[in-house]
Amino acid sequence: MIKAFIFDLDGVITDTAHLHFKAWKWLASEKFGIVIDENMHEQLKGLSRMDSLEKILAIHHLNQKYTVKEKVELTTTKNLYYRKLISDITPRDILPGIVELLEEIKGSSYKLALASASKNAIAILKSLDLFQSFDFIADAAIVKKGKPAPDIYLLAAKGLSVAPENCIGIEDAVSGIQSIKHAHMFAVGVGDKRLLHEADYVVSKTEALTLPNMMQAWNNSLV
Ligand code: G16
Ligand code: MG
Repeated sequence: MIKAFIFDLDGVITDTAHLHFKAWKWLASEKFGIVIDENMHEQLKGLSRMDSLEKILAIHHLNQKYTVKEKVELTTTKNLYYRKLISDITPRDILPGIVELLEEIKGSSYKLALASASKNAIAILKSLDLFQSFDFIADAAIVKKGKPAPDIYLLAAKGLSVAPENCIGIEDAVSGIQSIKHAHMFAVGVGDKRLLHEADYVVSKTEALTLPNMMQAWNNSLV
């Protein structure tokens, strides 16, 4: 039986992905003199700040060039730039259909949690006026392994006191869908069906993300 919904933030509730990418592009050009390819955009989605940096450096064989301390400084620099980009976020930046969906979920007595990899998640939720809507917000800063590991989704389920098999997780990134599946939850993807083929159910955009559709898909998975 489904008792809870666990949402990703970036790409599901609001579209901050292009701002993360803009910040990485700036850092790569400023600090390493390289141009990051548009193809990287999809691959960086859902990854933690440090995992994103490691991925960018790896492609350009630069991992060994920087010490751990320097890498921490680089991620801090990226975050300062990113924070400027998100400073004017308002409830108008909530993706279509999400406010109604969150209200419907709450009104139907399901529990609601957030499982974002972002350490800026609380600040963003507050800017969107959605902070109060969640029963639990999993803290990305305390999970050992980022997505695709299951840690953040398991932490969210634990925070709600709901067993993972009674949760539906909602994600836009491949790494996020893998995180949900590794946590043994039902995975709903938002985006390209071919890309998110590991999900149990996929909608192309947030408008199509409705409570009856998700419950129907979950029911269908039982037969
Ligand atoms: C988001 C983004 C990632 C970003 C990560 C960490 O995850 O998709 O691109 O690297 O958070 O963000 P921050 O640097 O703000 O801690 P999610 O899980 O909300 O999709
Ligand atoms: Mg996401």
